[in-house]
Amino acid sequence: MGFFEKIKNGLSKTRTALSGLFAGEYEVDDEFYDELEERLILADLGVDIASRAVEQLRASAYEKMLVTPAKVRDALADILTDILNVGDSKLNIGTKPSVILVIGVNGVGKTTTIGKLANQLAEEGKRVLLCAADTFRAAAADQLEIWADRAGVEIVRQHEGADPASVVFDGITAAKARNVDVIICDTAGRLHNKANLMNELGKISRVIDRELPDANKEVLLVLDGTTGQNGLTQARQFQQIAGVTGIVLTKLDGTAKGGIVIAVADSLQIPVKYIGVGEGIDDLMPFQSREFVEALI
Ligand SMILES: Nc1nc2c(ncn2[C@@H]2O[C@H](COP(=O)(O)OP(=O)(O)O)[C@@H](O)[C@H]2O)c(=O)[nH]1
Ligand SMILES: [Mg+2]
Repeated sequence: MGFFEKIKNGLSKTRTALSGLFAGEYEVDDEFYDELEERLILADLGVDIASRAVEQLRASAYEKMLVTPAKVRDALADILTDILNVGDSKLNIGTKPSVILVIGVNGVGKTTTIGKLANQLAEEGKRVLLCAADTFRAAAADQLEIWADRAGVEIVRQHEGADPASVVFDGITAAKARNVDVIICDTAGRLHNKANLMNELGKISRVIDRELPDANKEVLLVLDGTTGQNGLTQARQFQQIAGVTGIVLTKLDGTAKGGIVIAVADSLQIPVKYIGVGEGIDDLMPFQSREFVEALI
């Protein structure tokens, strides 16, 4: 199944709400634009982006003399795609080894995403090593180990309560010895203890920088697509704590309305790199902005 088919199911609610408007025989007038703006807000785009997009759309429709809802829809697709194109959505993992640090609050899907990503990279022929730096609960490392087995990749872990930075240090040492291509680090996401989390992530980053000064590093922030505008608040906080280089939006197969993807990319100016579309090992898709917008509206 391609990118488009996978996300189409998940985003059907939003698409139905929007396409109803575009398929109709409406006049493209003030009322049409007001209704469109309202539906975009309901789709989780947020008030700011929805009103900005509609304003741009009005200008573009006027300039190009677009009078049918179908033409206006295509112009909106262009505008939303532009908003999403804030940088390279490919992973920057060219060096051997490279490091991917995965951060985000509890339950958003970090460990699951790591399992899926490890599997994809392994299928591309890369040697992958997972680092269980969520040491807060023993179950976290157990869960990561299950994913390592599924994906057929290696894992480095320590005991519950171990210093996460020391697990990362072990992982890097093992990776160097074993000729690993990509190290993926799982982390604990206790955002309610912000000072502690900042400390922990700072220490991990320093270990990576010291041990692998020339390596490519990705910091992927995982956000739950069903939490709507709440995800935006989390994203801003994590961006302050760690230099996020890419976003993963999970759970777009469920009740997510999808517009949050656009809101996050726009407000952080960081590219969305992957989206999660299920709990299975193959349910992680490299993000493609145009296809996403086409499925959304
Ligand atoms: N439907 C769906 N569930 C997901 C997705 N990604 C993760 N999950 C589920 O979300 C829950 C929390 O995931 P987990 O990886 O443990 O989150 P973590 O605490 O951030 O590591 C688990 O039940 C996962 O199966 C997704 O893309 N779609
Ligand atoms: Mg986890």
